Amino acid sequence: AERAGQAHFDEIIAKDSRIEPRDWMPEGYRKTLTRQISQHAHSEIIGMQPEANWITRAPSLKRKAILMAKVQDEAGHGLYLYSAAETLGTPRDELNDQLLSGRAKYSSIFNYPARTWADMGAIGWLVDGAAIANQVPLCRASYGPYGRAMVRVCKEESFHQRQGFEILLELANGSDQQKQMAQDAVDRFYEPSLMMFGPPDGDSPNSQQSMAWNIKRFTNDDLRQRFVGMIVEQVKVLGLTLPDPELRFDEESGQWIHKELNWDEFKAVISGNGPCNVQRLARRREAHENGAWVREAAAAYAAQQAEKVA
Ligand code: FAQ
Repeated sequence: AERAGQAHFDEIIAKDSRIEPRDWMPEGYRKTLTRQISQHAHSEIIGMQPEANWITRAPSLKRKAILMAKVQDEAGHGLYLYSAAETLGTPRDELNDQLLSGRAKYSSIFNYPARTWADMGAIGWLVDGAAIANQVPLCRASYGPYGRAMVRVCKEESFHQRQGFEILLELANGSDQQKQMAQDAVDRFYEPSLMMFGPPDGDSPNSQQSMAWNIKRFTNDDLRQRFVGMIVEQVKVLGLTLPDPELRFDEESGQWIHKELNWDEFKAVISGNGPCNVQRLARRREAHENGAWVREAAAAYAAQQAEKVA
């Protein structure tokens, strides 16, 4: 049965078609998808914190309503993604335990602080921008539930990016102080947003296999290149600059040459030692504990309903 399963799986991958939850799949495929999808879900949930920090201080009622809606969208993305991950067999409670106990990774970017209102602009423009560049190809991921979730997530993400860009545009055209605040936010988020694409290809242990399985469609460096090419143009419209004086397009290699990223910092951040890791996890544990009564009530209601049916 295993041999027939493998043959069927190989055929689906070769045709660039989709694997669905009930199909046979290699254990490694299940494992890498569970890792990537749950990490992605955790990122959405932890990623609510830097922006939630500014909801009460948004400069107008309109900005507040928009920011609240964006943060709620992120919760929704987390929920779709946990559901997609569960179809691979690991229950949500277990995935959540992995996050709360510090065993699971989530995106490095959310371990940086959001210091000013302009950071809401930089997060929308750069962080959501990087997220879209990374996630559009994932709409074609070979695992059905993941690819389908990505389609909807990307639609919402592109709205998020525009709202961030628009915040920065308004600040960049405001007073000198506002313009400076926008530039400072871009300066701080530029390098961490380039790191969202993961380590350079030579240090990316999962890329090759994930590409062979049609989960990833491009390498980390390829997607980082695309993103740099996008923001280089957009920053001109903002009237701001990227904090990368060496940045240039090399005609010969067809590559953007950007500054050397600080990969030691990246490693520290993804192993729990970034500026906000401790605070982010503590806040998440607290929120989980505060939600215990909801889980208890839902379980009691479900038990009652089951009894009625019986
Ligand atoms: N941060 O072999 P690779 C969002 C880990 S967007 C932390 O290259 P892979 C939207 C990697 O997991 C952010 N860890 O790995 C939003 C692996 O770990 P292992 C979320 C990272 O998987 C916006 C190890 O390093 N998006 O949330 C990072 O092939 C605004 C080796 O790396 C996604 O998750 C990193 N930056 O490629 C929300 C997208 N990079 O094996 C709120 C889906 C690498 O030790 C506000 N994920 N690692 O467990 C992916 O596309 C891939 O997983 C990559 C990494 C590209 C991130």
